[in-house]
Amino acid sequence: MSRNAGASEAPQPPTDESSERTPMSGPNTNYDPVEVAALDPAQIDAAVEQALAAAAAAGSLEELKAVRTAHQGEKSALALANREIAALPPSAKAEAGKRVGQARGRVAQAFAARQGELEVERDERILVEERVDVTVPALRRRPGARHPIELTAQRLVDAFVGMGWEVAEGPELESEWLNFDALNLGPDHPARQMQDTFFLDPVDSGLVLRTQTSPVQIRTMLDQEPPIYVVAPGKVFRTDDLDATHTPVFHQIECLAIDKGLTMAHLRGALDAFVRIMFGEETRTRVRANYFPFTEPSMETDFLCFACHGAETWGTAEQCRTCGGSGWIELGGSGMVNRKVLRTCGIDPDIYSGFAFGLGIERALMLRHGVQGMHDMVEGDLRFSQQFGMGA
Ligand code: FA5
Repeated sequence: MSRNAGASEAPQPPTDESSERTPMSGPNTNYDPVEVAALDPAQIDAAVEQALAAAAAAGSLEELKAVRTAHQGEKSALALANREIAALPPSAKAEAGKRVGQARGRVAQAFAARQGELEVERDERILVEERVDVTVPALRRRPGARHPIELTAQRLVDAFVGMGWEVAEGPELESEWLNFDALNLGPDHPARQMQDTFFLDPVDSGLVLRTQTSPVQIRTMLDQEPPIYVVAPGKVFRTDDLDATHTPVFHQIECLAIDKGLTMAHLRGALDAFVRIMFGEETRTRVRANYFPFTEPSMETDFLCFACHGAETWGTAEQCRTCGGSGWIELGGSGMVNRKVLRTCGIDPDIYSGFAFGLGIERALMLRHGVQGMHDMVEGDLRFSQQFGMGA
């Protein structure tokens, strides 16, 4: 059959699959738009009614958006009817176009009106829900505060670093040998008793919670060649009960100097520098004989009472409450490093000498700030840190 065969016959409706599912008009001069289902006025009215009902029922802008596609989108009944118009004979187009156009206009208007209403509702809701009461007091975040113990240790360390000393550190879990033996505390020394020291299970593990910062001296001397000038702050542990002047966990700060020609005069100078940083320019130190196995000679260091400035008020009506009237306050232990300890660390005591001193930071702070009991020091109450003006 030629391509033009049947060209003179009356035009037929399209026969593709979609046209079978949905009645479509063909270029038929006898075509009546009423017979095309999509253009049936009753169907169009029904589509409009459904669209108006759906728009009215939408309770939110999201719901409206969802139903709008079904009634105004490309696959909606009215969009389909609109497409049908193109295929109508010219005589039928105007009437069908008017009917469909009016229907689409009503739907569009209804959706726009509902959208307007829902936007007003949303804005009113936001104004209520997100209302900011500017009269409500602001949430005040209290700044944290570094603990006075930490700040004091830092201040002392900074001052010694400023004089050229280095910071040394050691572990809190320490070997018994470094905590005791190397410091010349023999097996029978009282400090090694179970009632003073936290030993680790099993007891023959050779490990303890360090009872002093002095093992950092040994670690440093084993690790470095003289000259050595180090300051070592840290936490230490003893089996003391918590009372007004004792706590089982406290802080010490240790200073060690090893060099050629160091004497007790240098030790006194370092101690004076130390107490001036801690208690002010006017103070000074005095030393008394004492015993520590790792220093020889050993001394207890006192410093001039910062409250009464050394006035001997003992037994008088004005007896100083800070020093008890003696005019002096005990600071901590000190001494020239024992030759035996130097030798243990491989340092020749005929070439080098050295001094060391150590003190408890809590006790020094209690004195400095008139804190009545150790409990305040250790309980971690933020108000305690803040009352020294050391907050944030
Ligand atoms: C020592 O611990 C020596 N290592 C100090 C030393 C270093 C001497 C270098 C010589 C050379 P002592 O046991 O005295 O010494 O303790 C030092 C300080 O720790 C005391 O003066 C005291 O201020 C503080 N201290 C001791 N026990 C406690 C405790 N349970 N609670 C709070 N502070 C304490």
